[in-house]
Amino acid sequence: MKKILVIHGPNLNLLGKREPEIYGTVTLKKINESLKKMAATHRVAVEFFQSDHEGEIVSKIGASVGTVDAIVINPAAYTHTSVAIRDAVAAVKVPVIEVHLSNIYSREPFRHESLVAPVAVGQISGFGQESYELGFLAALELAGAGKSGKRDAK
Ligand code: CA2
Repeated sequence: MKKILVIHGPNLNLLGKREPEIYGTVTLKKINESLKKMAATHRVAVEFFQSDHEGEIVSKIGASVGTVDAIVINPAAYTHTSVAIRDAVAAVKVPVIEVHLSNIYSREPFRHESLVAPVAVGQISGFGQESYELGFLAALELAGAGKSGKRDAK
């Protein structure tokens, strides 16, 4: 069975509990539940990982080699600062999709640069919870478990 890893960066555990004017009222639990349903529909395994610690995220990406078929990551604030996460993404053969709830390009200038985006397969930004769902669809395709994967299997 194919497996997709979903990584949530720092403070995303606070979703729906603080700053709803920026990030909305959806909680991380709700997002994970929606992705769990998508995974069940497509018969793939899914693992969720949230951490406020850069090194833990780096280690998780490193440990994904050989065990995971695609990664969806919201690196949160580390998007704009972490050479370590960028290097970890670049070092693994696993396809990585970067997602953001908000449109990082319509916010403060310091959020306009993502260090991760150049080494990710692609980036989805600005659609709230749907950013994760769209990212997950891309991950399914890249893992060979999406629509085109099903066509191939026939
Ligand atoms: O839009 C996104 O998904 C971000 O990755 C969210 C990060 C931010 O630093 C990025 O620039 C864009 C912030 C995640 C923290 O989320 C919170 C949620 C509720 C309350 C406080 C923080």
